[in-house]
Amino acid sequence: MTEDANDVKAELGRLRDQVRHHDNLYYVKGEPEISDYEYDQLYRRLRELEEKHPELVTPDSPTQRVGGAPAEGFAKVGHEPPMLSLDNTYSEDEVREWDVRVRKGLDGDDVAYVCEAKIDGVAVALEYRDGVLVRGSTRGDGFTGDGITANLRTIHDVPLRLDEPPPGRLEVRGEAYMTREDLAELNRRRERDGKALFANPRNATAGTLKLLDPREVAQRPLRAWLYYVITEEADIPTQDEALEHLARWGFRVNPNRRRCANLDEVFKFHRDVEAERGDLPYNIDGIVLKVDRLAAHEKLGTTAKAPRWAIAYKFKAERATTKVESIEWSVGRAGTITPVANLEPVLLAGTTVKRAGLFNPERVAELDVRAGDTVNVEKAGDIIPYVVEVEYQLRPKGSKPTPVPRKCPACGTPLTKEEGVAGLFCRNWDCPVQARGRLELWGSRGAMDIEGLGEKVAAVLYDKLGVRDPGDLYSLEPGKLAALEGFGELSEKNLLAAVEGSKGRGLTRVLFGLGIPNVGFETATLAARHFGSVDRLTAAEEEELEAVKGVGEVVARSVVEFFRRPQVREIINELKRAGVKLEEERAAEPTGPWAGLTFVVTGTLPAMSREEAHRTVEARGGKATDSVSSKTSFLVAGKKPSSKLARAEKLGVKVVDAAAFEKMLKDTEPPA
Ligand code: 0OW
Repeated sequence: MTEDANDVKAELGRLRDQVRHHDNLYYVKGEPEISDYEYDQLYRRLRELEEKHPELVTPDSPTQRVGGAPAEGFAKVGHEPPMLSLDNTYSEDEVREWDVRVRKGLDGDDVAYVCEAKIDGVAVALEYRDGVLVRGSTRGDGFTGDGITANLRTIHDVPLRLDEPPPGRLEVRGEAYMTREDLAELNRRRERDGKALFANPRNATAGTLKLLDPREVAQRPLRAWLYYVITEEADIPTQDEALEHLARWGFRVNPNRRRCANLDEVFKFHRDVEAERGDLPYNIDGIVLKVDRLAAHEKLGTTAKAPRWAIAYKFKAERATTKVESIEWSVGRAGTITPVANLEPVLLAGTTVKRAGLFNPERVAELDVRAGDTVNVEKAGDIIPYVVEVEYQLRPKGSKPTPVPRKCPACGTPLTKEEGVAGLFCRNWDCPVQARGRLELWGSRGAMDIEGLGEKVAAVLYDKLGVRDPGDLYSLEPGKLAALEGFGELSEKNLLAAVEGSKGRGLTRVLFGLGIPNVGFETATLAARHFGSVDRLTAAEEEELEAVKGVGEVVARSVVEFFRRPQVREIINELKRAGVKLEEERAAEPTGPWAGLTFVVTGTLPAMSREEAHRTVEARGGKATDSVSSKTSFLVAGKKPSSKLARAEKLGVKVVDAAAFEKMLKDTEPPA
């Protein structure tokens, strides 16, 4: 039976409306009306129909949430009006002073406030045209943010099409966030994958929104509340009604809000929200007061940083007092020496705290914190508690300043300082803690993904079988591990099979698994795809590395220094002998009239920023780097060029001024 095109269009329209409606009920209202099975049937039917009629797919279809290929980078988005931040207050008195200023600015008019819970997330803006989402962006510096539409589309709380929207342009702003539980689950996955953990939901949200690949963003548990409306079309007299419009249009609006006719009601709301803060699944760090009448916003205006018609009234960080039993120093996988205070257990923010961070040796000296001291410990958000101050007057007689270690607590190597960087470091490659950490990283999910090679097994292999580096894993003798306490034939067989199976993972994962300082998974991917083999990579000079898009001076230097180490060269040889794949599919060389040319821009150009000049060069297949070398094709010298100009002249690199660069941009032929 041939489906008549109109019937298909009509059915697609009905299916999209139904799926959108049930998405809103499930994600935004949290009140699903149908079972997951029934929903899946609808969604599957919509998918099938769209696959049969791809020409009828529309961007606002619920099936179009997760975009395709990763972005190269993010376009800049201007915010009009600017996305301002909030001034802070920490006490009722400060709020009273602000209230007086507001009333003065409104010539004594009556003032009511809308108070909202202040979500500890990341501010975002969503732009709609006739009810369809057309762009999404971060706040950035308030004036210019990053265009992250594809990433925001993956958040189910972000409607792709609105119910009964105002016609024309509508912009809504709000907060993207994660719940604590969702972050804990995400960190459990990252720990298994050997990735760095996020300290708190805000960092996790910010890090996720910056990912270039929307498919990765779609795997993350992002949520959003919306709280601000910009539109010329609808006449909205108050913030309270603005929030109601947002809910009606299909946005998630935080229910923790109250219209307050006076400050007593504001302070009551502040107390109520603070009291229930621990029960909320997401982090809040205070409340936001907003003058309810929107016409008053115009009248009060803004400072450069924040509106005069809104203020944050923050909660005090949770604090407790207890005694320091001892101060201990530990070394991390990357050699950083960290002090920790062991405390007399104390209840803080609903949990019993036995340890608190002391950041680094400089902080210990600055606080002059000692065993036996009475200290105040604070827990803000959900980073680990830290010591904020010492009650010196309670210090026991005869206590001595805490000695800062001079040797690594794990291997006794003298510790080193690094200029411009706080802290002390153990730079002994063979430091057991660091060597075991490297084995663990090598086996992690993000690296060679060796099932069973976690912290415990890495320690056993290191301590009992003399495994010193990843290369040794591939020459493990059968029977050795099986003979050990807690192991047997089967666990050894599984581990050896997993090690064998890891050989084909490719250069990206090898580079990530080697734990090169400053090289995370994304940088490892860029380097591996650019060079294609470990030999080409290890033969590259710093400048060649810098020419790789996304690799800067710091990473380039890290990579070159890392592969100069004899221990690393030995590991690479062991991996080669073991037949571990050390190649990667090379990214296609960029094409265009400037392919193969490298540009450096210095000074100020009249028509564009350095960033834009870089993008322009790359759009023509060229490379743009930050430092001049013998491999640089052109130095573009704008006004007030830096020392790069002298270096270019010394190296005989061709120098062009802004006008010549502009002319080159107009030529379609490659420049001479
Ligand atoms: N984090 C929040 C929140 C809120 C904006 C409107 C104009 C200036 C502030 O829950 N509920 N309401 C506003 O109103 N801002 C908030 O957070 C701000 C945004 C930028 C920095 C803070 O995150």
